[in-house]
Amino acid sequence: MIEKFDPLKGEMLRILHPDGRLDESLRPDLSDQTIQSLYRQMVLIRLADQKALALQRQGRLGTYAPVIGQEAAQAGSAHALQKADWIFPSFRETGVLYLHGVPLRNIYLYWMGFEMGQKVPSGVNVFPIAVPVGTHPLHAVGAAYAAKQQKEKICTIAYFGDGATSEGDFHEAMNFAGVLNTPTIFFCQNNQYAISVPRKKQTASKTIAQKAIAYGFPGIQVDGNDLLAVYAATREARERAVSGSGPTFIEAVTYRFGPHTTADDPTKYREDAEVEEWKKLDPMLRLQTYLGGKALWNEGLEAKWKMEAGKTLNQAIQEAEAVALPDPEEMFLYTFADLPPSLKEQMEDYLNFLKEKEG
Ligand SMILES: Cc1ncc(C[n+]2csc(CCOP(=O)(O)OP(=O)(O)O)c2C)c(N)n1
Repeated sequence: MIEKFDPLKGEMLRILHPDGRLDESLRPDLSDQTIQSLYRQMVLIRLADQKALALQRQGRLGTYAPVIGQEAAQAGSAHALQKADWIFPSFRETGVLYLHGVPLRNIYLYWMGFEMGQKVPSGVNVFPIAVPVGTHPLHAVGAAYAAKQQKEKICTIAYFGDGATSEGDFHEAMNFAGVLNTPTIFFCQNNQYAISVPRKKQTASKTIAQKAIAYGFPGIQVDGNDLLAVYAATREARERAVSGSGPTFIEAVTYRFGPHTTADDPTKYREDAEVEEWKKLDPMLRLQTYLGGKALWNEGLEAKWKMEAGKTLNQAIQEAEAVALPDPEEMFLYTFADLPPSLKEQMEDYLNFLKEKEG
């Protein structure tokens, strides 16, 4: 199916239309019950996001990168993976992290500034969040190459935004993946902006998906607000990966409803009218219409699921807030085996400053 949608011809995979109509001829192997349970997960992800924003505004959490609007791209792709697959996330992957097994407590801890938020339980195959834009596709390709050498039937998947595709590292990763035919999925959430830089200033290519063609492997553009299209494309990309057919590039066309991070004011660079147009394509709405038609969604169920999700999230926040603050010198300790003299001096100065402050 992937190669049937040619990005050079402007073809984009869409299965569940914005009006809730499902194209049965393209329907992936997902029952209505599974679609309902994925929708419930999306409800939780959206609420987790709202809670993070509220905590940030109350000074209980640091800077946060909201995921609102991108829930289908995240839930659809994460659901298509197996537990043994390795995820290489950027900083906007709350939904993916949660669905691949990172405890919510860790996700909140990370954004509260605790390094240990990134220490995931063993068996949860998720790499640390990469804040440097576009660096981690290289790691995903390296890990995929290692898996290939060891004949492990897994894939690796790198998540990144449209802006990351302008970084040199991204192109090196794509090149190595093509040459070494690695089991890698490049998953680009094209949310139309890299902070204030709009997609049209990011690249002169008509689509981002078509970049894969130059590297010798397929790229597909999917409606990133369509849970089913995202799932179907990622599932097939995974099959290609584990069967030895090599890498795939997926461009999930979506929109960031919120600010870039809590430190950003998007009204400075985009019009409200544009946001309102995209809100009509909210990934939750078409699922509500589709599931509603099958008696698997209504306002009452929505309220019940939100209440249950709220309890789960409050528990995670309580657990995160119960973690004791680390010793101040820890911020110097874990990068070098032997602290360089300049850092040693800084650490001593800092500890003396703290002592004087206390005394
Ligand atoms: C190498 C690097 N350059 C610049 C930044 C600052 N920065 C943080 S996020 C961001 C934009 C990323 O945009 P995109 O890749 O589209 O992802 P999105 O934030 O939209 O999810 C920039 C420039 C950074 N973190 N790393």
